[in-house]
Amino acid sequence: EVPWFPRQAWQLDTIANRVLDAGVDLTSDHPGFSDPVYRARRGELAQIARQYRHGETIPHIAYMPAEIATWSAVFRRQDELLRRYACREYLDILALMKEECGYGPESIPQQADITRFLARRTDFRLRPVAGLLSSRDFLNGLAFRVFFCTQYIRHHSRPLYTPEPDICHELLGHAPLFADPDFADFSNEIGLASLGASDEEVKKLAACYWHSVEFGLCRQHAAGTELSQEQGNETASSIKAYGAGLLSSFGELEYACGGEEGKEGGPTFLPWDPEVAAVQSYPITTYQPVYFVAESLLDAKEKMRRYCEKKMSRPFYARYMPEVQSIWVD
Ligand code: H2B
Ligand code: FE
Repeated sequence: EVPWFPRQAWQLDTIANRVLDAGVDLTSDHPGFSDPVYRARRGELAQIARQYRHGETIPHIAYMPAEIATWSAVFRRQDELLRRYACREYLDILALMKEECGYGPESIPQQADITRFLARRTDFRLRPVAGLLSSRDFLNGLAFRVFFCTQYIRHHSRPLYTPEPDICHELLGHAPLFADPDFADFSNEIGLASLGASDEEVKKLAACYWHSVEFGLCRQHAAGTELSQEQGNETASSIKAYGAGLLSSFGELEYACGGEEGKEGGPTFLPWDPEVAAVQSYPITTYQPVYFVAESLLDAKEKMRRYCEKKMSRPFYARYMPEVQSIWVD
């Protein structure tokens, strides 16, 4: 009675096409709902995603001037804020991606270039997807170190708003940290735990994903304080963002990281604990009332690994074998 799960990376082709919405049937409150040009474009990009097969080079997308203008508006504004509120690991990698993957306000980076960069560093990969997947399917991809990644961009009428993941969220929010070894392993860990998990367990893993990969914060100790820490001195630490929902959002990034801890009317900060995060409910259309703060990305990963080892009920152990891109079960 263990639910089916993919064991070989090519089986992700089946999963990728089980999108919940078609990726093109916009609802009436979507900013692009009554724009026929935008809708046609969404259809075109969805088609490209549907035709993609595992192992192929991700096709180059020729983005239109209007799409690039939207990206530029988002990039320029976010770049400023990120310097203040993103964690150090993210900023170091973003600097590299500006050099190596074409990150910048002038053009939209290509998934093929990002995948090449990530694969070299942590063996992570992006793969195009037409729209939203179920939590199970989406998390199963992470077991193979694959991140399902949309290719369309939000509607130009509202550059600071999107009701769904788009390329600004994926490329600015998610992609950089997959090049960090601890974060990559952290993501892989949640993915492996989701293979053959019960529906209830998947729901808990999705909540952990939400409170970390999407909205996670971590403490950052000021550079050069390791020595004084050893000497038992107080060290300056501040709270920075590593979650993609924060890194790609203007308002919420400042809301989560810009205030003082424990300030009246501000959000609640809890120490990162997967057991607590797994059952912590969350709104999806407003700012988060609760954020989980890890000591570091390494701390986030180790706590997640312990949780998965202890809490998953399935009668086997799943491991990812990178050489053959398959799951080893014993
Ligand atoms: N599907 C896609 N295409 N992108 C996502 O970021 C995503 C998803 N997130 N499905 C998942 C659900 C997430 O909200 C968790 C795991 O439920
Ligand atoms: Fe996301």
